[in-house]
Amino acid sequence: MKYTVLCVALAALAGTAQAGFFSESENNNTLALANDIGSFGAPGGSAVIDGVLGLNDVDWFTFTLTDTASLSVFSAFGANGDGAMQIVAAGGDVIAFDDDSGVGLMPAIQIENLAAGTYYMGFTGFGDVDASSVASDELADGLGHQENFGYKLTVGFSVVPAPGALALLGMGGVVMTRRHRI
Ligand SMILES: [Ca+2]
Ligand SMILES: [Ca+2]
Ligand SMILES: [Ca+2]
Repeated sequence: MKYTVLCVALAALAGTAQAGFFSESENNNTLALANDIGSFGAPGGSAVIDGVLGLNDVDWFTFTLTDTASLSVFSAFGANGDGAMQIVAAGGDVIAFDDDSGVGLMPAIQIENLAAGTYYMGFTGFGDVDASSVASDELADGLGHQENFGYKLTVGFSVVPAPGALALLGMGGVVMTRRHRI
């Protein structure tokens, strides 16, 4: 009986990871017009975005976290491009900027323990905004860069289980080990 109860609890705990593929849809040049890539919670999820950064273009995407999660965003594009990214909280606070932390001139951003809520992710060209935007909250607007290239963004969300959930997983492991011996 105990075994059955634990299995049900573990099944509920495991949940289903959300994953999606998106193509950007213009006009997405302001926070208000951001393309929505979805809502993510435990146990986490991922999204791959396909886009084109044109002249005077910035691409904004929005997502909602239903649990505290760690975010990682990696960009990929050809050697002819130079992209930059911003992560912005719902109220317009620029919480992260990156230019070249990925491979070559590709931006990449990782943020631990991002609180539940709605966020925006902006992809623009080098020359639009810079690291000072984290203090000034200047939002990328596509102006000031001369870039024109296609790109992909890989976005991952991981939710760290609460201590109680970890204890339950440990108990489940013990029960499953016993069952194998029978
Ligand atoms: Ca675009
Ligand atoms: Ca755009
Ligand atoms: Ca760059």
